[in-house]
Amino acid sequence: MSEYKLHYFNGRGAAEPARLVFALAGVEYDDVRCEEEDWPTKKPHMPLGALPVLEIDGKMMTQSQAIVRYLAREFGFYGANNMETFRIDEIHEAVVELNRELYKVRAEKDDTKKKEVQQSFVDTIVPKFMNFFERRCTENGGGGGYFIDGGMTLADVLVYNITFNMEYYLKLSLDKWPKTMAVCKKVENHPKIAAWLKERPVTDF
Ligand SMILES: N[C@@H](CCC(=O)N[C@@H](CS)C(=O)NCC(=O)O)C(=O)O
Repeated sequence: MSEYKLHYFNGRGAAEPARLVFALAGVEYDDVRCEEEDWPTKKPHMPLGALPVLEIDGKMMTQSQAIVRYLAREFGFYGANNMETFRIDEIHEAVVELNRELYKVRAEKDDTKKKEVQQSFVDTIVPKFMNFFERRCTENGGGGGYFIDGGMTLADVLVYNITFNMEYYLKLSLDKWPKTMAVCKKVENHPKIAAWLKERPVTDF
């Protein structure tokens, strides 16, 4: 049995999708949270001087998106065939783009500019991606209530995580996209995920 350590800071951030996949799989891992003051000492030992890093039996693996794909593939949440995996990747890339835009809003320090960026995010970016997710809920054979017919995959977990963050950071209501939000509710209520959500540390980011 492999020994997993997930190194990150004390936040959800770029490590949370991997933590959610570990939770869904019911696989034990060491959730190593580096305090800001310890980071300068740890940084030179990381492959690209950044976190998250997944350590498996001493092997150091970097890049958050590669890590979460590796875990989803390893634990069976990455599609049953090439087309399903493509559909999951497509949603994954869309989530990465959406997250980049969300980060721009969060990172803006000037109040006036922040209002503008946030308004444009709400008016343009959110509908663009949420409409896409909503269509994919049905187009991918998602009659079973997931993005990919047949059960929960990485796609569901990633969309859950980004909608959680949009609601958390910007207090957005996403009720206009009921199919997508129904998938997210299923993720949130999955017994293994629900247990993690209850126990995970409450952090600012
Ligand atoms: N492309 C990388 C980016 C990693 C990254 O920039 N991580 C940030 C935290 S989210 C970090 O380690 N910052 C501290 C530093 O670069 O010293 C990934 O997705 O893993």
